[in-house]
This record gives sequence, C-alpha cells and structure tokens, in this order.
Amino acid sequence: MSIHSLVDLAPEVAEALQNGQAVVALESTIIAHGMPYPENLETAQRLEQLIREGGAVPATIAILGGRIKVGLEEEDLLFLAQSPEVVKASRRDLGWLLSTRQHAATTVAATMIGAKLAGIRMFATGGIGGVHRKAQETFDISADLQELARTPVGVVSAGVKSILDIPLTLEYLETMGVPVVGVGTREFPAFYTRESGSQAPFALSSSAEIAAMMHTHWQLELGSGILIANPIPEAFSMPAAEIEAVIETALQEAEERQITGKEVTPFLLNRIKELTAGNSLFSNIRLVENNARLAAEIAVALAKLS
Ligand code: PSU
Ligand code: MN
Repeated sequence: MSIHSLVDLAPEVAEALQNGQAVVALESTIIAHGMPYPENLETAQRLEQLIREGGAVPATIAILGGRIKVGLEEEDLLFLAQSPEVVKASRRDLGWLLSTRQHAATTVAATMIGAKLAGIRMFATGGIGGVHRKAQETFDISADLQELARTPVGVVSAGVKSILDIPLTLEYLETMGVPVVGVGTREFPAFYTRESGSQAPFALSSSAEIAAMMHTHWQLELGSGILIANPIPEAFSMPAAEIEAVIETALQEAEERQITGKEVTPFLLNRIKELTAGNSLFSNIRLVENNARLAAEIAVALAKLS
C-alpha cells in the first residue's frame, strides 16, 4: 500500500496505522553498519519480536530499489545484514539514492523521515548521533540532531556514546528545542553506562507519562522530535573506565587515519567492538532490546491518546 509515491508500507503496517494501532519504527543502519553478521540479523529479528510481544507492530525502515520501504521482509533484513556495499543514508542522501534506485540503510535522521512520511510517531534505536568531540574544529555534528529539531517522531535511545561530546550534544538539543526525557532518572546515559555526568532537563517514570508528554508536545504543534533517554539495564552495563579507554584509542586512530564525514561514526563503532573483544556488542544488543520494549509500551499508550 502507498500513502506517498516514494514510500512502500508493508500491509501489516498500513493496516495498523489505518486502525490507529501502535507501530514502532526501527532503523537499518544499526543492521548494516552498527553490528557484525550474524548478530545484526538476529538482533533485527529479535527487536521486531519484542515489539510484537509489547502489543505494537514493528516497522523496520530502509531504502530498497529506490523506494523508502517501511516494514521489511525476512529477505530484506538478510540482505541488509550481509551486503557490505549497502550505503549509509542520512537526510541529505535521500533524493540521490531514490532517483538512482539504490539500496541503503537509514540512519536515525533518515528513519525519522521515513516514519513521518508513513505516519509513525515512535521509533526505537540504540544510540543517536550527536556533537563529536572537537566539533569546535571539525564541525562534525550528526544530522540526527537537526532531524530531532524538525521531525515529530519520538526516539528511544540509551543516550549517546561518549565517542561524542555529551555536554555539547545536550546543549545543541536545548538550543534546537528538543525535549530530552530521562527515563526514571535525570542522569543522561552514555550508552554502555548508565551515567554520563550530564543531566537531562527532566525525567518521567512510566510509559503512560512519557506518552502524555509526547502527545501534549505535539498538541502544541511544536513540530520537533522527542529524545527519550533510557539507561542500559544495570546488569548489562560496562565498567566506565574500560569503555572510556577503548573510546580514547578509537578516537586517536580515527584522527591518525584522517577519517572524516559519514565514515567517522562507523569507524569508531567498529573499532570499539574490536577493542572490547565483543563485550560491547553484548551490551549493545541488550540495550537496544530494552529500548524496543519501552518504545512498544509508549506506542501502545500513545495510540490510546490519539
Ligand atoms: N551511534 C551508535 N550506534 C549507531 C549509530 C550511532 O551508537 O548505530 C548510527 C545511527 O544510525 C546514527 C548514525 O543515526 O550512526 C549517525 O551517524 P553520523 O554520526 O554520521 O550522523
Ligand atoms: Mn558526522
């Protein structure tokens, strides 16, 4: 079914949206560039399953054959998980990728755009992009932040990795008027750890409260997205000193190799994974699962309000 000439909705997603049922979007860059095979495929499948168990319909988003596909098939997930040549697509790439009929994985920014076109308000991921360390010199600020400023989709993430400058990322979100909701705590999480030393502007505890806040934000037609910062469960978090040392090494290597542009984040993610011998991958999978569960709960609560 099509609601837009460039978007294909899976029948199940179209039906759920038509009936006002809960739908949760998922990104595909995490599959193609965020994790190795086969963990990426298993995680993509598991996230969809968790969202179903939570009473919502999953809609993984990607660009396939020059179409924005919302709700993927098994073979699509397998393709994204296994093809090394899948392009990483953010906002600026969409017109080019669609007009030249390419395949691509969508970042948080591009997934938010797909979700909005489809009419989906809720999205779960692991971590978003942000203001990079030394952005004062490099100007490296993820397009995810601008997207949060302009596209009305709620994004559940476990905060951001400390490959980024977390205080500056929060300053940027404040400037752009993006609400950052701490889940159960104002401490803003740093992906692998529950603490970053920076604070979210406010905290809410239940999915009903979060859904009510999102609904109200959009009733005011504020137009922006909402970042829901959900800390990794204690049992799966990593020692802060261990992960910080690894991140320092990865950042130094990226600088030495003069990695720039959209290659920066995938390079750092991959080096962190290699340098922690897979420990970080385990934590990463657990926190994304945790985010998918929460997103389904919020989506169900939101569906009751709308
Ligand atoms: N951060 C993570 N894991 C990820 C990404 C970021 O901890 O998988 C991915 C997401 O798809 C995010 C993108 O939208 O990287 C941001 O890339 P960039 O920094 O180039 O904007
Ligand atoms: Mn960048």
